[in-house]
Amino acid sequence: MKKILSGIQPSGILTLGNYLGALKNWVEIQNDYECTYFVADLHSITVTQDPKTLHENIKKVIMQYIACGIDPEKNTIFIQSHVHEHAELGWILNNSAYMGELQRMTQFKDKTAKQENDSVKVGLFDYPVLMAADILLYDPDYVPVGEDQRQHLEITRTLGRRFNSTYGEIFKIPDAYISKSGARIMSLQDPSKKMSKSDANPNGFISLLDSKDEIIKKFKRAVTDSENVVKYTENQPGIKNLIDIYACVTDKKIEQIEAEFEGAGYGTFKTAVGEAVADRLEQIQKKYNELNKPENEEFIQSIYTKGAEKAGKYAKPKLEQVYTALGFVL
Ligand code: AQP
Repeated sequence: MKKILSGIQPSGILTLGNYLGALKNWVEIQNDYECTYFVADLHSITVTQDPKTLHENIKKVIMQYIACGIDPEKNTIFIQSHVHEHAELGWILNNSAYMGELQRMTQFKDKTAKQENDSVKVGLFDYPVLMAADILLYDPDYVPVGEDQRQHLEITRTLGRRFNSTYGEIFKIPDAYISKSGARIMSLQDPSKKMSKSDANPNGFISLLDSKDEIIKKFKRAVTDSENVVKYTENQPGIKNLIDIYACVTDKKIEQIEAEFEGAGYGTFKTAVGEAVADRLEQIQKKYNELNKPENEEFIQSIYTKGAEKAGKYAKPKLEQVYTALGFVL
């Protein structure tokens, strides 16, 4: 079976963007590939986190994975920092990466646009190198990435090839897994920005655990335009985003949606999108609330403990191979 690997940062409660851009697709492919999914705690500290909240969020991400339909029997689920080889390989790959190529990463540019150089963390700059280590450590065939992460996968491939060309064929060069249904979900308050769980404005994102009322309110407040026509065009980025969301949660085609809301006002359309999203999230929230009970704590712990053991069995010899190739004494 071909191997797939991906992860999500525990920098908050996951969003509809994480679900439609990543988790929904992970669920669809879990029977066809050998899948490994981790919680990217090391990545999350590239932005300052409150330790108590982070601690809770790490476990919540595992529960959200399972609540979204990731089967812990079929997939390997673990916490990134439990497999120390990620950080070690990250350091090694720092010595293959160039400042210039990291400076060109759009996520870095976006996240630091409003910051002075003195407050930009080196970890944030270095994020793509750690991501390359996360991936190359396991020789996956494919990495399912949303449109927003494509550039980071490209640098992973570059670093893998560069290392291989100096030290021998050590890493498999993975391909992007392009899902049929994946979409880039944008902020409800600023459709030029992607929906992010760390957005300071909670109206910009739908959290997987928002109540039905909150979801509908957030969609009603979504920034649109004054055209008042439900049409899928670049000139109406807010409406385009809502159509994308509606299409993903209902599995309807764009043309079908345009026809369904022909002549209807934005109010009607926004409510319909909110209702459809809330319906879709209802089952996930039910499962999540079940898992989030004290009696299930051990079960969750056993999933990530077993996951780290399994991941470590691959990561340890791979890192040893890297150390040997570099000339280190084992
Ligand atoms: N808005 C989005 N649309 C589509 N896919 C998305 N993903 C995230 N946001 C969207 C997909 O989720 C996976 C991992 O996300 P992550 O949380 O590890 O990092 P991120 O991409 O930086 O997501 P956030 O929510 O924006 O995190 P913060 O706010 O902490 O920076 C990836 O597969 C990504 O494509």
